[in-house]
Amino acid sequence: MMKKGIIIKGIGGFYDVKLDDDVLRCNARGKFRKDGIIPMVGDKVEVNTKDAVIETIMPRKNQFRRPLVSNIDYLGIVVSVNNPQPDLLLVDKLMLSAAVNSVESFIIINKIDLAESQAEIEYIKDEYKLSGCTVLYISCRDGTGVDELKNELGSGITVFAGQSGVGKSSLINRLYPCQTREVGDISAKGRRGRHTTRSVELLVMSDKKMIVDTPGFSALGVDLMLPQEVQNYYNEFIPYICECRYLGCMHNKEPDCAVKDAVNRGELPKGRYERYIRIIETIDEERRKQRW
Ligand SMILES: Nc1nc2c(ncn2[C@@H]2O[C@H](COP(=O)(O)OP(=O)(O)O)[C@@H](O)[C@H]2O)c(=O)[nH]1
Ligand SMILES: [Mg+2]
Ligand SMILES: [Zn+2]
Repeated sequence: MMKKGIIIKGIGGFYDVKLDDDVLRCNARGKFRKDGIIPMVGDKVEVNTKDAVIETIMPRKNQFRRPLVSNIDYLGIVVSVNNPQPDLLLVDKLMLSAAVNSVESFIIINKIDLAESQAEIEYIKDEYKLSGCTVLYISCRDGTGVDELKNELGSGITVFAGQSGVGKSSLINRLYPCQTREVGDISAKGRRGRHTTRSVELLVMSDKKMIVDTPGFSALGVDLMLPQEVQNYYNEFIPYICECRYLGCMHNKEPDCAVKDAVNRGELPKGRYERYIRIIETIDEERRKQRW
């Protein structure tokens, strides 16, 4: 019988495929190898359940090397109130690379138990209120907001990313407590070796929600962008772009720029705009270097 499923784990040439009712350890048809297709965790497949063989791999919506997963639907960008301080430039870069790869992103502000005032967490929400990106508050320590986060996750595959120490592993443990992952400071080289050999796995929760068990999400695609493309991924700029004097305005040094005017009037968040400028200027510098 043919059944649809998803590869949740690869082990020495075999693949664990999650079907509606159970998990089946499968082989892959030799034709994939011949066609140069290597099955990946995240692949949507059709299996012949009688022989436990993967017969078809559906076209991928995206694929990543770090983590080695395909078909990521959601990116949870984790920052912490402090310890470490939020790196919003990294948040913006991750949002951008998610959008380029058709991944929907949302921001998770963790460690709200450490906040001394509401203002300490609200300013991040303000930075992103016009971006279309949902912002959630949680504490992995006391569990605040974890159920809301569970509800926010759609059916599909979620991966978490963010600076080291923001609480990504703690968060995965909260969402999927059955199997605990190491939490704490990364203590140098010993662990790195182990990390590279360890294979990625999809943790299947209820309602077809899946999370990638290892955090990480490479800023794939951003380095391949043209600086003038970047603005297309800033929802908050859309209402203003057509009022800039120049077609193709990058909202940087051009005169009569409606985006810049909106920033100066306080209609658009200044920090988010300034980081946008840093991102396009960095891309521009990188491209110049490559040309030499
Ligand atoms: N106060 C507080 N500490 C937390 C919270 N979540 C995680 N931590 C701590 O932050 C440190 C780093 O967490 P970890 O999950 O390893 O972060 P990762 O590097 O992003 O995976 C650990 O000492 C955690 O106990 C939280 O909500 N509140
Ligand atoms: Mg971790
Ligand atoms: Zn402009």
